[in-house]
Amino acid sequence: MQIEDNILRRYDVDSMNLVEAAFVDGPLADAMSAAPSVERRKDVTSEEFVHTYRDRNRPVVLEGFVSHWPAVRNWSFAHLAERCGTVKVVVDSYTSARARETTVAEFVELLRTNVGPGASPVYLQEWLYQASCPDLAEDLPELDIAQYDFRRNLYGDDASVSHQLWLGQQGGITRLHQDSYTVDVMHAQIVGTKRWYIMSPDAELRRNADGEPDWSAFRSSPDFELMQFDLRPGDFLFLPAAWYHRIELLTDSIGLGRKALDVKNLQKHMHQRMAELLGLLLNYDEVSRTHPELVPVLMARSRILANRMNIDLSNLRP
Ligand SMILES: O=C(O)CCC(=O)C(=O)O
Repeated sequence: MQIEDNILRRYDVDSMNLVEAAFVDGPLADAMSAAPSVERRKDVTSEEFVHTYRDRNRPVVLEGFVSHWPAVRNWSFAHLAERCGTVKVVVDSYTSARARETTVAEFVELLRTNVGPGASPVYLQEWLYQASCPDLAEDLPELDIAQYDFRRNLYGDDASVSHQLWLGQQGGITRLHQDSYTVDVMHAQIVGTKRWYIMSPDAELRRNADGEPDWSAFRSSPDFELMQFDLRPGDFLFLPAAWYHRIELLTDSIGLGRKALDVKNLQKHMHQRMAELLGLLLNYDEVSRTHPELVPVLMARSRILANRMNIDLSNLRP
C-alpha cells in the first residue's frame, strides 16, 4: 500500500496529535503569533469575487457580508434551544473518545455548566441541521456567490445545500485539516468570534533521515504561508479548495459551514472520491487494523454518497 508521507495529509490520530501539539506549544507556536492576516474586504461585487478571489484561489474575509441574515441578528444559544431543543446531536464527534449523543437543549445547558478547572470545551461540529431542524434554514438565506457548486450536477440538489452548523464553547479547537474532495470552504460567522489559521495547499511536513518531523524545512519553505484572521458575527470566509485550516474558538461561537465544488476542480474531486473508495475496498483488512477510527467515517460517507446518487447497491453486474 502506498503511504502518504506528508504528515499534514495523514489523518491518523498520531499524526493529528503531533501537528496539534506543534501549534499549542511546539515548533509552530511562535509562527502563529507572527502570521500575517488574510485580506479583509467590504462591498465586494459578485464579479470581483469571481475574478479576484475564486479564479485566483485567494482566500478572503468578506467583512459584514451576511450581517443582514436573520440568524446573525436574532440567534443565540438559548434561541436555538427554544427552536430545536429536543433534536438529537452528537457532541465532540471529532474526538472519538469523547463523542456522545445529547440534545440541542442539553448541549446549550452544558455550555453553562461545563466550566472550571479540568473542563474540556464542548464542540458540536458539523451539525447537519437541515435534516433535523429544517426551519432554521430560513434564517440562513442562500447566497448568489455560492451557486457555482458543481456537486448538484453530480449528486443531486441535496448535496449542494447540506450545510453544517458549528456550535462550540470558548477554547474549542478544530485541528488542522484540509477538506476532502477539493471543495472550496465558505464559512459564515453567526455568534461569537473564531480565530482561523490557514496554510497553503502545498505545505508539506516530512520526516528527516532520523525519522523526526523536519519542522525547520517545513517552516522555511515558501509553501508554508501560514496566515490568520478572526471571524466575527456577519463575516464570511472564502477559503479555496485544499487550503489547510485550524480553528480556535475565542468565545462561545456559532458558525455556518458550507462547501462548493468549482468545476475547475472536478477532475481532482473525482480522483479523490475514487481513491478513497478503492483505498478502502482494496485494503479493507489493513485499514481496519492500522486506522480503525477511519473505517466508520469512510463507510458513512460512502453510504451517503450512494444514497444521494440513488445507487442500487444490490445491482452489481458481472
Ligand atoms: O469552525 C470550525 O471549527 C471548523 C470549520 C471547518 O473546518 C469548515 O467549515 O470547513
